[in-house]
Amino acid sequence: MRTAILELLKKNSDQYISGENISQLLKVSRTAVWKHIRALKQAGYEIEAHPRLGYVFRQMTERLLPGEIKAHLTSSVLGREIHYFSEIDSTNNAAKKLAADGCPEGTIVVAEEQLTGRGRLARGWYSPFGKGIWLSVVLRPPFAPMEAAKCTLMAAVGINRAINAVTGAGCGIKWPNDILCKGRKVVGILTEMSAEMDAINYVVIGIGVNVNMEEQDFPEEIAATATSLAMAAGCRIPRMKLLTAILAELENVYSTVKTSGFAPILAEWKSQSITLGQQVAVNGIDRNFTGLAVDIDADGALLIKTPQGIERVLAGDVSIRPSIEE
Ligand code: BTX
Repeated sequence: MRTAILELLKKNSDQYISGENISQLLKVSRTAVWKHIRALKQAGYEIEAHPRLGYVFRQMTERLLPGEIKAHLTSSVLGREIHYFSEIDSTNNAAKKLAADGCPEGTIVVAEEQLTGRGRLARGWYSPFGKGIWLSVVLRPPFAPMEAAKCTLMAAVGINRAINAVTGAGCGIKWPNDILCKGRKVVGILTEMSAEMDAINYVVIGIGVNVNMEEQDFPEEIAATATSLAMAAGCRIPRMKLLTAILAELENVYSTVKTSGFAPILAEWKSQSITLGQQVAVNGIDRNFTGLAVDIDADGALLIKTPQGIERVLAGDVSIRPSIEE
């Protein structure tokens, strides 16, 4: 009923429509009309109420509400089930619970704000209200568990396609899980999975995109290393357009991998990489060293040329070192 009332108001957005009219047209009591309109306003829709004239629709919500996502969605699997939260601890936590309870592939969890957004290795992810896209996608890929690490690279390719198409910001991928714009982090990806010995139960791809933050919105610890798409593009970015573009491109890359394997996606990853060809410092799980990032292999591991030979890094943090001339 709420959706029907919203549609009626949107269709008549050039005029007031009385509560009585709405109640007659939709065969619902006036009290129910009033309650639904109050709920729509609470959800962020701007609806003006006039004591004599009735209601008029003023503005779309800026929130990423499921009904609005559905209306703009072009993907067919990703986003077919949507769980929305105004505030949550972490969308990945919610998505993992849903996945363990058997939700269908393509289920997404979206929040306006994360109170304890997570990065890798128990690091935090700053996720303020309404300024970014804090999203988790549940996949049930038919890959072997050892292939799951490549889901992060696959996601990075899809997300980078979407943000460059929507914003023209000129972003690039930093191995393994970041997208950077002008040297600063604008997207982080956290892939988590549950698997048996030979099959994946589910993969949750957690995606954090800094969309409309301004310089002063970032906490001091990350102010020098983080940026937003709005700061990079010089204008506000419509979050809904970006969210649906990300889901569409993620679905495209996932379908490519399922039909043709990871090779075409790894090739695209290389062409969008800002890590390859750079001097890097590796903070690995058990060792730190420096060298020249020369390639990624078929497993998505980073290959680094050092005086001792080629080192292969499957997990860890890599920082790009300023070139000698700088
Ligand atoms: P990461 O471990 O590569 O990066 C985490 C580091 O990035 C932090 O230690 C901090 O230095 C920096 N950082 C924190 N917040 C931001 C930010 N908003 N912008 C730029 N830099 C930041 C990256 O992990 C993976 C992040 C995934 C986030 C998504 S959001 C939806 C989903 N839910 C959830 O809890 N996590 C994922």
